[in-house]
Amino acid sequence: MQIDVVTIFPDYLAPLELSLAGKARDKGLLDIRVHDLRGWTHDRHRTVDDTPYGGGAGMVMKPEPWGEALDDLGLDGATLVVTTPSGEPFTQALARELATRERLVFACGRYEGIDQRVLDEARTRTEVREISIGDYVLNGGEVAALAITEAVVRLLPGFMGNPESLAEESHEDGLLEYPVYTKPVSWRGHDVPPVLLSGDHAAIRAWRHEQAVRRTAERRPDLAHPSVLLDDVEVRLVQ
Ligand code: 6GU
Repeated sequence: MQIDVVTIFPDYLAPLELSLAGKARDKGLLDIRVHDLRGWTHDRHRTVDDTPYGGGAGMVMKPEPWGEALDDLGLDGATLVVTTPSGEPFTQALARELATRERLVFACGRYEGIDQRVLDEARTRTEVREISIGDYVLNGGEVAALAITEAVVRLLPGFMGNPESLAEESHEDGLLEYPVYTKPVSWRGHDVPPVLLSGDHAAIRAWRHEQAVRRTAERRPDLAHPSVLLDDVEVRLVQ
């Protein structure tokens, strides 16, 4: 996979050079390049924003530098990912979808957003996805691009040593993950649940499933399947 990130804060993307992306790069799975949008400005102040038509607070990113950047990088065969709090929600399912793409180009928005015509014009040439990482507001899309990149890259075939560990994670089966324990068996007066020491694999599987259902119902009722009923302590899953 090739990933290009266009931003006015290239230093913000420095963590991409660290373990995860570096590991993927070493394995030949990933080529990441970070670009400074201001390199596509032509005025002395390297202006990337201007006041919004129609009035209102904040600044809007000008179309010209974005247009030139996307022309130079080329969008052929790429999915353009625009990070914005008004985008579609980023989920594990969307990470899986993006992991199938040959090339992602991230456009990190700042201020109040990018002139809409940049996206409209790019859509005539390639797939464009406006994506949000959650219902809160960040100052810019850089952290979102980092989060999306990390979620996608670890799904690339050949990245994970043990792909089975992927299948058991939170969100892969629509449930949050069950609680986990390691040695010692007793620590500061807290014991590992005995079933995990029983060697009874069917019982362990059933316990973990119940814990996952309970957690999901308690913490994320929006994720819980209607067949999951939580009535204080009684947890039932029909499946
Ligand atoms: Cl993608 N960008 C910004 N600026 N804020 C966000 C976001 C993205 N996702 C959640 N909040």
